[in-house]
Amino acid sequence: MKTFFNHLHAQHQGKVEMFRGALVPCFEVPARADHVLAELQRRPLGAVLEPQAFGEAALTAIHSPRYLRFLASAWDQWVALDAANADKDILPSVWPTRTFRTDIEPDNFAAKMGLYSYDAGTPFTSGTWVAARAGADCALSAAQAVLAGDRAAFALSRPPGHHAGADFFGGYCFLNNAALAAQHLLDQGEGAGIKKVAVLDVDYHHGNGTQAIFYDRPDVYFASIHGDPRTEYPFYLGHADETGSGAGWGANLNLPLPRGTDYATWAQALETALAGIEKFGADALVVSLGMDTFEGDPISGFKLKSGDYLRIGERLAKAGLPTVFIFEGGYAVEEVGINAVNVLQGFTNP
Ligand code: Q9C
Ligand code: ZN
Repeated sequence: MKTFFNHLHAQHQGKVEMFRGALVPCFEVPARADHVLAELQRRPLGAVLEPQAFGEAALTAIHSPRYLRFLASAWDQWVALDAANADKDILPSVWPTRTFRTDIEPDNFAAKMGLYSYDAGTPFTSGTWVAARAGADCALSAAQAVLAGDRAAFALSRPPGHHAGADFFGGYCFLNNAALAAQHLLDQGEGAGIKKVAVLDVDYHHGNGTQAIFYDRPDVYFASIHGDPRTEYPFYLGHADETGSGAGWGANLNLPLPRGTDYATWAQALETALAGIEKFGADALVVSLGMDTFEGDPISGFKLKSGDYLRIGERLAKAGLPTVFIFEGGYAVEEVGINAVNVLQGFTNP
């Protein structure tokens, strides 16, 4: 299995995020991706490659042009406000909630930050755009490898993507790498016989961005196993009664589980998700591979153990679909490499 590694990932290095009324050190740190790469060097599964550069069209297939323009220029706008800002992360502090307008982009920079975000835990830094843009190329390159006939490919990048919507960032995410990969499989998959794609999101947190992007679409099935949003981030989406809308009705499956869930229960949800994907008739699979279901994760509540990730990989392989793995969350930094590579190893050598 080829890995497309984002060599620019460390350009995105947030200092602090808002947590319980204080700015605390970021959980989503560059060492996460470095540990996965190091584990892949200990247990090689295939070539580690730089991504191919994809153009703007692949991004606008998912994200709005005005959002992309904002991300590309946000840092320069921030430093133009005050040269001293160059030493500080940007965090939003005001948002247009119910009754406000979102059709007009304000001139005020803080107001723009709020328009395009939904939390104060996702710092935007000097290198965020460069890193996120290269990460999108990794996801698209992994999809491209599968289109060219590879059984599976891995996009190893950060910042993660599944909380990012068509025109908003949050949850440490800016560009929705899984959605970009899924759309690329559909847009370029005619020759490979790919007409329908499933996204399986196994990150601890509900993939609200991915769900929202595809909610009314009949050609993308979204299935997610995650902490119950009544108590877990992102709180406002991810309930079991969200089944899709319009032409997408029936093509969304949420499997929320309580804090403390262990592998036996989690694995039953995986069976339910894969049954839904099989019934949908997906021709290819994108896995949002979050490792924050691990028992040692500092911000999550499931109880999966390192060995369980081998079983997950084996089970995903049995689905028999061309598969693109997208690295998402996972904040037990020392173990994230072992756990992620366990999934990939279980998939390749069951
Ligand atoms: N201070 C992903 O796993 N904040 N995003 C939680 C901790 C948001 C997680 C509170 C967590 C976002 C990709
Ligand atoms: Zn997560």
